[in-house]
Amino acid sequence: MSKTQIHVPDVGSSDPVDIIEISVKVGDTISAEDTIIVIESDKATVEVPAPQGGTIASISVKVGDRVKEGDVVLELDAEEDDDASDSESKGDDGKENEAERAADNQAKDKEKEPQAKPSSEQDKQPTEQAASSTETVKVPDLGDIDGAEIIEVNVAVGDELDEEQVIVVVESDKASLEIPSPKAGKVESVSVSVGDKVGTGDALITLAVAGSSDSASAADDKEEPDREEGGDAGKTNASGKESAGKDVEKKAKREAEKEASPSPSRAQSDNTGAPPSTPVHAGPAVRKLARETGVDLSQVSATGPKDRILKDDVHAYVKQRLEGSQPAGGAGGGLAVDLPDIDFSQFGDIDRVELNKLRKVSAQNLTRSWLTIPHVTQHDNADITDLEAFRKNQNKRLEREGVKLTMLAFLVAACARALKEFPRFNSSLENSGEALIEKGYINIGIAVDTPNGLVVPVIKDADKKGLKDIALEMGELAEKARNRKLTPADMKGGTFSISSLGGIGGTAFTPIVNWPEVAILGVSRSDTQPVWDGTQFQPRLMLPMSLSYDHRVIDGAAAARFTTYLSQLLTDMRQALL
Ligand code: CAO
Repeated sequence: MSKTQIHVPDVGSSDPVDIIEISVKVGDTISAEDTIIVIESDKATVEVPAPQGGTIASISVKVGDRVKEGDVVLELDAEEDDDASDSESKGDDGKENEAERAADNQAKDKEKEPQAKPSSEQDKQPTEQAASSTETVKVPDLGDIDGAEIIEVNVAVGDELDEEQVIVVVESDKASLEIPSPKAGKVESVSVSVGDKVGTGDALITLAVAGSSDSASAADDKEEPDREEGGDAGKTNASGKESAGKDVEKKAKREAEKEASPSPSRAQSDNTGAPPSTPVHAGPAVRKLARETGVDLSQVSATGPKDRILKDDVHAYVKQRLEGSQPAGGAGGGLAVDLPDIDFSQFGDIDRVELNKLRKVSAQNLTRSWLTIPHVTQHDNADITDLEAFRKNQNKRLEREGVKLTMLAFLVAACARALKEFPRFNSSLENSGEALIEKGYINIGIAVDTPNGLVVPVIKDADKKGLKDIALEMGELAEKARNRKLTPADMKGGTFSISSLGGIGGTAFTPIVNWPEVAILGVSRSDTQPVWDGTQFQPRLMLPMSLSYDHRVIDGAAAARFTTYLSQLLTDMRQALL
């Protein structure tokens, strides 16, 4: 092991730049190219990678420090590398190291060198065609960046641009950069869109430059000496990775702090060139992390200098969201919005009661259904006067057998029949949204209220079972549920659910569809009501039904037909025999 000091690389400017992130800590073992710090100037955010692997012995800087080329960033207990050429370079000031890397990556460098020159030659073409006032603005020398992605297009056809106005923002693994217009003019065409991969020399826009015979790449031409300087391996930064489009950086510097331009936000802009509505300040690694984790950076609270979002902020956000999706958080479980924690004790005495696993799991399931399924609830009444009379009679007879036909047993049988008639209510929507899975079996889940929470055991093949069997099985399942004896198999494979609150009370409610099912029948307490028979009011026992359904799968008219059919069945179960 040898101690090696790592310095701030050439960032293309003698002005100090801010350290916005320190990506390592003392004791970390890192590999060559791992990011050690992220620095930021007015226009570019650059990750500085380690020139070699090793263990961090000490860190000399902190977030918020302003540093310039050559300042010591950290000290590394460098790895003894088998590769002689590598190890020779270690312990040096980083420049030789860089030269070694350049040598090691000859093939890559060869690729780059020819790229840089043709690019600048291409840039000059408009100059040679100066008779035309239309000039093509191209991607300038992007240094080490290959295939940067356009994350913002800030101009549209017809826009009048000022010189140095930002045209696009590009991003690579290691840097995000604004590419400014080299001169003022009117945008005639835009050749790129968000998401495009571009490299040095690619056309970005054509610009009508009033009364000019200069090239749109004039600024680039002025950059030539700098670029050559920057292209010198010995001059390249200690990190071994050029500070990501140094030329652009320099150009950007000339913008001379004329505005506190926000860093590029996560490509929300569209092809019209409309800038993103919510600019965010974040470096490329943070943006990459956000993309990988599906985080909208505009939702993340920044704790870095100048409101910059750090990796830790994204991690904290993800953690918070994950915790939020646990129902332990109570009503907020899994909601798409972040709810503030409230100290309820400020208003009086409180007790915090930890939720059991069942409640946490069912809260998660309910939240998922509620957030993903567009619910509609169709309400209807069924006249069950005759059915109830029949049920009571049968129960007198069945009492000796120890069987009780419950209203719910009739509902299961009636729903099984209705599901056969309306198979769409017995389907599931593929997650892709491309297809429905219609099932050749009818398994009806029954919501059972237990002291520990809600469970939904399933009566399998309900369409093939008689009323007595359904009633017996339901009794057994409800008993198992209350004794916490249900197995996962008892609760799997449901195709439709019934939630009955009829034994408790209420006139209607809106049950939540039990995903991946697409419909659920809620049943409220039946009540004798005056029903007009065409001549007079008759006292009829009416059963309120509330059918919630997934509107992506079921149309309102179908839902009304379903409840009407179900209501007719319950009014006259003889129809089920037909
Ligand atoms: N209207 C009027 N009375 C009703 C009724 C209705 N729709 N449904 C049941 N009843 C009456 C029954 O007649 C019975 O009275 P008697 O004891 O006088 O006969 C009493 O209520 C109990 O009914 P039951 O023994 O038939 O039980 P059930 O089949 O109605 O319910 C079960 C069984 C497991 C569904 C129930 O115990 C339960 O847990 N319900 C709650 C379900 C729930 O929490 N759903 C909400 C989920 S969140 O959407």
